[in-house]
Amino acid sequence: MKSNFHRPPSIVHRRIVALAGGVGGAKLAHGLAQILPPEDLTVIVNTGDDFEHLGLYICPDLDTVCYTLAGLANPKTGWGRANESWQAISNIERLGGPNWFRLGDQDFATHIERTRRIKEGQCLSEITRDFCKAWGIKHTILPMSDNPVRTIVETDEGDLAFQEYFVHRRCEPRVKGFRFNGIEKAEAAPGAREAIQSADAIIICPSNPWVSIAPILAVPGLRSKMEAKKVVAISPIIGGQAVKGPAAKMYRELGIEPSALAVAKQYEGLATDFALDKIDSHLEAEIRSLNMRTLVTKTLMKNVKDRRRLAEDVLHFIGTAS
Ligand code: FO1
Repeated sequence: MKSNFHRPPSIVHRRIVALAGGVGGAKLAHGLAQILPPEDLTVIVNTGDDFEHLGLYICPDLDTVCYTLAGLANPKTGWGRANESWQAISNIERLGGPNWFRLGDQDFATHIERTRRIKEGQCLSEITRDFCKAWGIKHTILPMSDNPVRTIVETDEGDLAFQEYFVHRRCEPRVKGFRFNGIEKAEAAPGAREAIQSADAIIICPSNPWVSIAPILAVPGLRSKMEAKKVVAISPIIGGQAVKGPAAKMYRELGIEPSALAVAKQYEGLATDFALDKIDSHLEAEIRSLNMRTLVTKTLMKNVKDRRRLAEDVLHFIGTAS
């Protein structure tokens, strides 16, 4: 997918930081990258989903955002690579190795090379910068931190590492809470705080608030830097359901009715502005009463055009702020 950074004249020049998790976040980041020039967009990505598997250092959300911006993502799953082959994982399976986390052959190359460089002592943000360059990505993509942070899902079957819960157990265990191991010692990746400091607005992409956005906000120093800023959150819940993944199930299991209003309440005190889908317009007044400006629009991104349209809507909305 080619980015031509075409900013419609009606969109005022703004420097944007987008916070993103996996597929939903990557789609909006891709829409933003089609409009904003590289110097105006930094995407800070969740690394709480990262894990070590088959001896490799795997960063699912970071890779999803990078592959999407590079036009390399698998259009069906949203994660992994397009036109992928599966020889390596099939052979691992044949040898009796773990096959529950589907790594494609092209994707393997990313993990192997990243792991080699990590073992040499290089940091994740540096490796990501070089990979982005190699993939032709011009905008800045930063991991939230170079230090390992690991999301733990507390369930009725005990604590589970994130990918164990998400992929291996297919999100079946009942959720009781979340922890982000290592978060206290984590430092924001180089450039992340500066990007927030100099941003005109922060966009919280429609990613899972519990496990994609919460870890980024929990990195010491990041949330506090956002507090004086215009922060626009886009609801990942549409009509009471998550577009993808377990967000709605998580709300229910935590005793909260999943809705755009529930998402807005979660970002209360941080988000100044909130975008919800037309289907949820009946919740607008209540969201406004949380002291947020609201944008009611089509938030579902079914295709590349939708990504750009939503990005334009959100940027217009930011531009109309007082
Ligand atoms: N998600 C799955 O549901 N099943 C998989 O086998 C799987 C493999 C996978 C490989 C590489 C990668 O970057 C992502 C992958 N994902 C897979 C997605 C990923 O685990 C989750 O979508 C994110 O961690 C949540 O944002």
